[in-house]
Amino acid sequence: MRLSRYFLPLLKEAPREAEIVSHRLMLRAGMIRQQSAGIYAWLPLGLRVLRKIETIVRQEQDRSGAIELLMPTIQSADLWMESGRYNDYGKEMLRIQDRAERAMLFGPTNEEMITEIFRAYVKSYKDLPLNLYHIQWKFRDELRPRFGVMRSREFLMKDAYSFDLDEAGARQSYHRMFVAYLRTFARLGLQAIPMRADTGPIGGDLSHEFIILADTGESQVFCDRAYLDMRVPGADVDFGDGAALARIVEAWTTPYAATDEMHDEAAWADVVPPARLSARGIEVGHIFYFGTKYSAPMKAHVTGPDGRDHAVHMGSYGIGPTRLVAAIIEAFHDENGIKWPRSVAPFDLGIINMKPGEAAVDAVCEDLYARLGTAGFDVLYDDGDERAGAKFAAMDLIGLPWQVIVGPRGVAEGRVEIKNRADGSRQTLTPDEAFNRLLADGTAREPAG
Ligand code: 5CA
Repeated sequence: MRLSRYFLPLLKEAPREAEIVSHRLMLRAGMIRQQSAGIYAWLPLGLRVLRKIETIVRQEQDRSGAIELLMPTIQSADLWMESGRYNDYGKEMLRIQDRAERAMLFGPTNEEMITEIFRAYVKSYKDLPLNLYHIQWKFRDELRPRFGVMRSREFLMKDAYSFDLDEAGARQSYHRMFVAYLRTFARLGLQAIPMRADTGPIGGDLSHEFIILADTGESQVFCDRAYLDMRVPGADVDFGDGAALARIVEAWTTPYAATDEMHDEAAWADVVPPARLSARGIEVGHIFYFGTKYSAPMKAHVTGPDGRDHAVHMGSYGIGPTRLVAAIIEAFHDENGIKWPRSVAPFDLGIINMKPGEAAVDAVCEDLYARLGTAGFDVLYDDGDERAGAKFAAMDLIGLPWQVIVGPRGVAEGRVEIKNRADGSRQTLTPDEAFNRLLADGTAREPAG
C-alpha cells in the first residue's frame, strides 16, 4: 500500500477526552472515529488490526473443534421471554420496536438464540458434543462507556456455545475452550491469566475471566506470580484427549488467581508474600458453565442413551476482539506510539522514502516494495512529501514491527537502514541484505501455530 493513496488520518494532538493511552493512540493513529458515545467507526488501519485478531481467534476456535455460524444482531424479544431474561436484563439492553410494533432488541449476547437453533435440529445425544460460535457485533447500553473501544456500547464479540448431554461432558467442553483461550491470547502476544470470576447476568456457577495485567485495567485482581512463567500449550495439543486437557486446566487453575468479586482473603493468605501479585487487569475473555439454565426453560432436550429426555448442559465463551485491539496497545507502546506484536500488526513493515522524486532513491524503494510484496509481506510504503521528522514520527506512531529507511546518502553508498520498532535497534545494510534480514525474521504471513 502506498501511503500517498491510503486513508490514514493521523492526528497531531492527543484529543482531550481520551483518558488512557490506548484510546489516545488509536485516535492519533487514525484507527477509529467516535460516532456517538461508545460507538465507533473503524478506519482502515484499525480495521486491519481487528481483522487479524479475528483471524487468530477463528483459527483457534476451529482448531478446538468449535464450528462457526453467523446469527443476526437483531433478535426477537419472544426468545428472551422464554428464558426469563427479557425483564431481568435491565437498561443495558437496547429495546427496539419494528413497524408492526413487535418487541425486538439489539443482541447483547446470544444464549437464547443459539438455544433456539439447537433445539430446532438436534434431538439425540449422538450429535453431541457440539460447540457453535460466531463473531458478531453486540450492543450493551453501558452506564459509563469509556476508554474508547475498551468499554464501548457497540463492540465485536466472539461468542461460542457448547452443548453436552451431562455435566461431565460439559466440563470437557469447558476445558477445550479454556485451552483454546490460552493459545489464542498467547498468539496475540498477550499473557492472559485465567481467574475465578463472578457470572453476572449470564448465570451459572463455574466461570473464568481471562485477564491481562495493565495499570489502566478496570478490575482489581489478585494472583500468584507463578502464572508469569507458565508455558502455553503448543499447536500440537490434542483437543480429543480429555485427560490431557484436564491436566492443562488443572495446572492453570492451581496457583491462586481471582478477580475482586471472587477474592478469598483466607486462600490469599496462603500465597507466600513474594509470590503475591495484586494489580489492575483488563478482562479480554470470559467463559461460563451454566448447566441447564437456558435449555430447561427453553426445552432444548435430547434423547439420551437411556431413551429418556435430557435438558442439555451448556456453556458460553466470550472474547472481545474490539477490546483486544485496545488491550494490546496498553501492553505494547512507548512514548512515541504503538509497538504492534507481529501477529496483529496492520502492516508487516513500512518503507520510508526520504527523498521522493530522486530517481536513485525511488528506484531502491520501488524495488524493495515490489520484492517484499511478492515475498508475502504487507508493506506500507511512505512515498509522500512530508519532512523526514514527520515521517519518522508517523511510522513510530502507527507501530509497524519494522521500518526500512531509504535516503539519498545511504543509496549513494549502496545502503539502507532497517529499524526494529519493538527494541529500537537499527542496522545499516545493502538493500539485498535488508530484504534477506526481513525474510529471515519471518514477519511475512506467519503460519498458524
Ligand atoms: N455470553 C457470554 C459469553 S459468550 C458473555 O456475554 N460474556 S461477557 O459478558 O463476559 O462478554 C464477553 C467478552 O466481550 C468480554 O470478556 C469482553 O472481552 C467483551 N466485552 C464485554 N463488554 C464489552 C464492552 N462494553 N466493550 C468492549 N468489549 C466488551
